[in-house]
Amino acid sequence: MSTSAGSEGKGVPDAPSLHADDELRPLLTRLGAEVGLDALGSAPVAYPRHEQPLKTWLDEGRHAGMSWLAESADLRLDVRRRFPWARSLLVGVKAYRPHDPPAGSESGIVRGVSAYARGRDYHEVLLDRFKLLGNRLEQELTPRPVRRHAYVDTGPVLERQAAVEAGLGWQGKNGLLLRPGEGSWTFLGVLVTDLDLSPGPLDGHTASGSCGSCRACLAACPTGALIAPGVIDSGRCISYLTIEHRGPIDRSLRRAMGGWIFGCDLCQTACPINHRALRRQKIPGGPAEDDFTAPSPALTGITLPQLLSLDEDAFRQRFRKTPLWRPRREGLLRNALIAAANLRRLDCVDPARALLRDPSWVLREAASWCLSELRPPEGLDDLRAAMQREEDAQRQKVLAQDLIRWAGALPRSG
Ligand code: B12
Ligand code: SF4
Ligand code: SF4
Repeated sequence: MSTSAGSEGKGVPDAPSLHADDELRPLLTRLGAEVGLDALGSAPVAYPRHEQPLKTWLDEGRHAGMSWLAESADLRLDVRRRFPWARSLLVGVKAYRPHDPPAGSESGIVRGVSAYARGRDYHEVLLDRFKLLGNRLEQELTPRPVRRHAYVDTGPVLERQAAVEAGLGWQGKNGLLLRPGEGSWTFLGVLVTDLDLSPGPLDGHTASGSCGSCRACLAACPTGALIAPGVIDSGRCISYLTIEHRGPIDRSLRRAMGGWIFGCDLCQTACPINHRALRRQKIPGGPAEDDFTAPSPALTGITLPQLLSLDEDAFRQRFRKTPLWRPRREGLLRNALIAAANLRRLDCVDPARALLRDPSWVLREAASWCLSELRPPEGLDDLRAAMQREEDAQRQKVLAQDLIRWAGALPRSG
């Protein structure tokens, strides 16, 4: 979930702090609201307390295939390793509202997509807001230049830990930042700055709370990815598997993935604090304003079998400007084949048969698994032919197992 972001304010000499903390706080609170953030706090640049837990998590391989997390661990623990001029982090929160998808076929593939990814890409929308915050701040503080760099899930910062230090909430047992009244339906972003600010919420209202004895999220996770309160094994997390993982997905996890084709919301929908937040309608913004989660036509205008029938060009045209572009066609169609099997979608059999001939092994393998789960009356010969076409003995063996599983389950003829 991480890429690099542009930097601003390069080449400015170290500037002394011209403004006292007390003067900056009301200004920053006003600017945060003006650029559309719900809350803003300041946090330290270094996180020595998290060094050991982070390194243990990485040593245990809990980051799965996200090698970039291990490579950037030291940068995450202290942003001065990348920006030696950094003095504080401005951490911002933006709430979103998970809409109920429209009923029936009009919902297209929306139900399989995590709420945060159904509309506009939050990375783009919020990164612009954080950059604007930096520009407005510099205007207001003229002639003092402000060195700064914006991140919204786009760089090596411990965003949730920074948000906790900034008094914006607590890290829940689902691992996410929770806020009273809003729960975890929030995005986070950071502006690294050279401003000397003491840590805490800029409006002085600390968002405190705790999970208490609740463990609903741990119980709700179908793959057992929450291995302890607040600790995630990414290799088992449906969000990781559907968005970040490249290659075939571990077969032992597929049935537990249900109908998700991009992300997963189960540890959030199980959370009583999130339920209360939605009931009280405390999340600002309605469907008209909240363009993060209002489903885009790219998702509502397509069914699961239609998705499985897209070639590279059609896929690019439809998804290039949406969050679903990240796993590319190979990843998203792989997920859709698994969802089709789990949802018993016999209308996906024909496109799955066609995918047995796809140039991608990941898709041929997922199509074979999908068909062997669905066991339709037709298509066995296609799978046999697909197995014979494979040149690699290991791959042939995988498809042969599916063939045996499928054939063994068919009623005997005669
Ligand atoms: C990598 C990543 C993922 C990975 C790994 C998840 C993870 N928890 O780290 C995957 C792909 C699985 C993922 C999934 C999701 N992600 Co993500 N992800 C990130 C990213 C880029 C880095 C996170 C990171 O640094 N992980 C490293 C590990 C070591 O951190 P950690 O899990 O907090 O580990 C600490 C705890 O285990 C702690 N610990 C040890 N014992 C205990 C005990 C307790 C009780 C607690 C609380 C903690 C604790 O010690 C560790 C070290 O400090 C951040 C953006 C960012 N730059 O921060 C977004 C981010 C965390 N993701 C986000 C979102 C929205 C999601 C999803 C909800 C998306 C979805 N719907 O599918 C899921 C939720 C899954 C989950 N329950 O965590 C948001 C969270 C917003 C919020 N309100 O908190 C972020 C902040 C992006 C953003 N800018 O908004 N994500
Ligand atoms: S996002 Fe889904 S799979 Fe991942 S921890 Fe939460 S419930 Fe489990
Ligand atoms: S479900 Fe319960 S334990 Fe999990 S994050 Fe919500 S309040 Fe905390």
